[in-house]
Amino acid sequence: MKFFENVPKVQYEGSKSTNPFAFKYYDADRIIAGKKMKEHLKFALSWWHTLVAGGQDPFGINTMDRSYGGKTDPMELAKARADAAFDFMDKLGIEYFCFHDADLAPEGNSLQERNENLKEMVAYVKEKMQDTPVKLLWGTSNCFTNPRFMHGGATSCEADVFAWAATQVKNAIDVTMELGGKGYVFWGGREGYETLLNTDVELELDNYARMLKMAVRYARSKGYDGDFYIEPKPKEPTKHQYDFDVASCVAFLEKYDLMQDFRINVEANHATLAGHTFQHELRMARTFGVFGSVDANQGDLLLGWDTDQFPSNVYDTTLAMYEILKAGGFTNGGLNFDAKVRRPSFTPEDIAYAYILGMDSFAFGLIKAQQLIEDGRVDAFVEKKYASYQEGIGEKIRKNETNFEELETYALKNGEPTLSSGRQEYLEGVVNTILLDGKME
Ligand code: XUL
Ligand code: CO
Repeated sequence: MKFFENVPKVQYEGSKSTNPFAFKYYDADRIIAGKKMKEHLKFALSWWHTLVAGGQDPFGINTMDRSYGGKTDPMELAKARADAAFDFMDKLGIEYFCFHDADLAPEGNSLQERNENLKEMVAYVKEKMQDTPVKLLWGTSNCFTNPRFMHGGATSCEADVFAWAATQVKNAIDVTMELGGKGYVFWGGREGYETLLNTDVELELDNYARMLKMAVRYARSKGYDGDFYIEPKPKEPTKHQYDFDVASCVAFLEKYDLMQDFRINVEANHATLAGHTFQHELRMARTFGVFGSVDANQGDLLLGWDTDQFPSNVYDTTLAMYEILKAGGFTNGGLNFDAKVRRPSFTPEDIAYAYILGMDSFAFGLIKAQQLIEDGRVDAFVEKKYASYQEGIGEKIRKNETNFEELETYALKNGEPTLSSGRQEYLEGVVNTILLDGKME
């Protein structure tokens, strides 16, 4: 029996459809602003949450049977996961996937066995990719689950762990390239600290940068022309993660001269954990010129941890798509559903409902973001708000053609500045009108 046997091929039926296995907004080939919806959105399946995670939480064991017909042999299980993944992507029309080495292949009993298992699984997956539109969005290495990474991977106090992590990253880069991936992610789950009392922050940051530099040097020497991404997250599992948010990542990349090779993979739930909105993090990435990819999910405002829920909040997806469109859209990146079904949603069908929800939420967001841009009221307002920099003394400031002496003379003569309103409530009303008017063209 196939794992997703009860999931039919999912197609677009429009917002009036009550078929739970149909897209209400995601119409893959529909053209929006000159590009197909599927090209704007580039949806990706996350191997770990979709095929491996079984609903375990700190208070209970798995609720979901993810043994794919009772598989106990680790390699057989890994292959059954791959079979299920490709069946699912075909049914949902998903053309990308993302993986960690550890969720694709079993760890084995030695580093050598780990590398061999990974190679074997990659050959298996590569074969399955033939004659399908499926591509790898990005790969990564899990340097956080195994107990050897308790002090970190690249930032571990143990040089032997650094060497082990480097070996994992090297092999994960190899297989990312083997599968034609154009992205490689560093998410530093344990690259941080629990207490400063036992931590040499300077050495840890230097070592983290050394790992990234070696990764870039190695991959480029092998002909890799894709992107490297850092995925910010402020905490969890460590109390303080070095890649706190987009701004701290940019400071790190600047300090260590890594800006030309790295971009940011922005995750919605990580943004809110950092006390930011998803839109804020996307705006910062766009502003610093490091917008790369997105881990699409959402948190719960009442819970202070990374719940990794499938995105349902269309207000947030609209503002996210607005930022993504303004950033020029994805190049090598895409929208990876780094999201998992809730613990009581334990059936294979729930995974399909979850992806349909997420894909429809972003498709809706794309349609509405484009309407927001075409409507023009928000952009026009912002332009007008800063109009003082288009002429007179403002223009001189903007063009770096003035100095303190001239500004003092000007301010003394000019007197009290005249201000205009920020009109937040008016603008929120504009967004609501566009979201709620029912117009879907
Ligand atoms: C953890 C997380 C990771 C990264 C890849 O919060 O988001 O799954 O996306 O390691
Ligand atoms: Co993520």
